Amino acid sequence: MSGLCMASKLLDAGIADFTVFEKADDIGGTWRDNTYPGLTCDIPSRYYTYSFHPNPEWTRLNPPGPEILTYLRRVADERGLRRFIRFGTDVTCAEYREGRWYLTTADGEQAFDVLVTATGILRVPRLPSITGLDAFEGPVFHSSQWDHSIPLPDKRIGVIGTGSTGVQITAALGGRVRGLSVFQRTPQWVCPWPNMSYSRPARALMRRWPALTSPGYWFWGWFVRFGFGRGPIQPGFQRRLFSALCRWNLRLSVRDRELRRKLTPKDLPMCKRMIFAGHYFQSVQKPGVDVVTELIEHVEPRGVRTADGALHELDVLVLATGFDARAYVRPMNVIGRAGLRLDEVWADGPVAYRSVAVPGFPNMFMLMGPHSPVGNQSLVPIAEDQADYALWWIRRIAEGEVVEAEPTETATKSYNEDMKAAMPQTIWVSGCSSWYLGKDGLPELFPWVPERHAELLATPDPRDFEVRASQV
Ligand code: N01
Repeated sequence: MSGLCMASKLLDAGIADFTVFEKADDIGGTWRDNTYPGLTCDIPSRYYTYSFHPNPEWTRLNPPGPEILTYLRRVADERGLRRFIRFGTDVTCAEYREGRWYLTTADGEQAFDVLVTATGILRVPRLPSITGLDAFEGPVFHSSQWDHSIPLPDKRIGVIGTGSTGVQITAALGGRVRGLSVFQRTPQWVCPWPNMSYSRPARALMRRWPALTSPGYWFWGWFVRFGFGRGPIQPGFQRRLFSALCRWNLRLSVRDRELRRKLTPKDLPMCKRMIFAGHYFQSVQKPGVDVVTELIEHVEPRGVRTADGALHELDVLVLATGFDARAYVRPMNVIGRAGLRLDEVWADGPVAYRSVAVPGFPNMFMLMGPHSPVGNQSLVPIAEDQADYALWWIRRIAEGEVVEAEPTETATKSYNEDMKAAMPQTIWVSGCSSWYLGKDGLPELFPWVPERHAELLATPDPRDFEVRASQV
């Protein structure tokens, strides 16, 4: 999604001398790799759309995963982006030397003036270290590597994990398979969210006049920024409202006290990523669905053995256990000025200047870099703001005005100190464990309202950069 955004913006700016490297054989990133049952984005579809490429075709308020992939493919086709993409090409190393970035692929080395990374966030599956996983007789796969060759209705399926992914899988499969055991280590708050449809006539009108999609873009943008955008980062009305919705949802949806007790989190709503789902609690109460809260002891050939000694017999085991959120551009080996390795710079955790650049790595810009506001904003406008920021520098480099630019250590340090100081008021530090938290126990997120991120990137401040200008 970010790479296509950058490519579109470069073309719109009249810059066509660029190459996009894609490891896979098709576009789509997250929405190509994740194909699990129930896959849906928790951001309203109108606001999960590039501002420069409206989509009249969304069928629902929240977009089903396959529709997002279709949209991204259409953007790539309609904007002629595919001819710039080298598919099936894994960049293993990016090294800055003699004023250029040298990218290594299986085809050799190629030099570029600017490097933009658009490698996503939740891309590297986190596999649990559970004893005996290899010994399980049936298929075992991570949620992002769904095995569609297995017919599900006659199977007993185990789902490990109850994050956004596990909840969506459970909501989709509950009552539709022979048995479903949901292994819940920590209960999650679930915000009720009716995923309404856009009617055929409405879609036909928007197809005829794409400008009719604009009010939806602005309304849902406002809704996300002023609701979900503020709730986690500051006390106030939004936090109270989402908390109440989550608590009411559980109370009204689950009448059985014992089950409700099992499903009641100890942490505060929104401390972990808040889950938006319409049917999760209904699904776990369907016949054949079992919420297992005993800790997993080990896996054996016929199923999962829990700490109470029970064997949960299964045919298929799904690992909805999340992703390594700290990978960012890695495992690509990124080497900056004078042999400086990004791995070393990030040894204590990823840091960046305003989420987009790192001292010592000139002419490198990141999309979805460290501390992007991914916990309280739609990823599409984040990518657009970051791509615009990169483009500001790229134009100057292309025009010969700037030869080399990198953020200063001082500006980066001061920005990161400000962020750390703002973290304590966020709900993310209120005492839960989540993929948001870094090595130092602080969230690797943006602790302010999403508009601030947009403002920080809207007007690049060259005083925060070491700039080598052209001699001419
Ligand atoms: O991953 P997660 P996810 N034994 O890390 C459990 C986005 N997303 O793929 O909480 C047992 O949130 C772990 O338990 P615990 C969204 O940003 C969005 O679900 O650590 N359990 C947890 O329950 C989201 O936040 C959408 O105790 C183990 C689960 O696995 C992010 O992706 C849809 C375990 C991991 O939850 C990640 O979501 C899907 C073990 N050894 C994803 N190890 C939408 O747009 C881990 N767990 C709706």
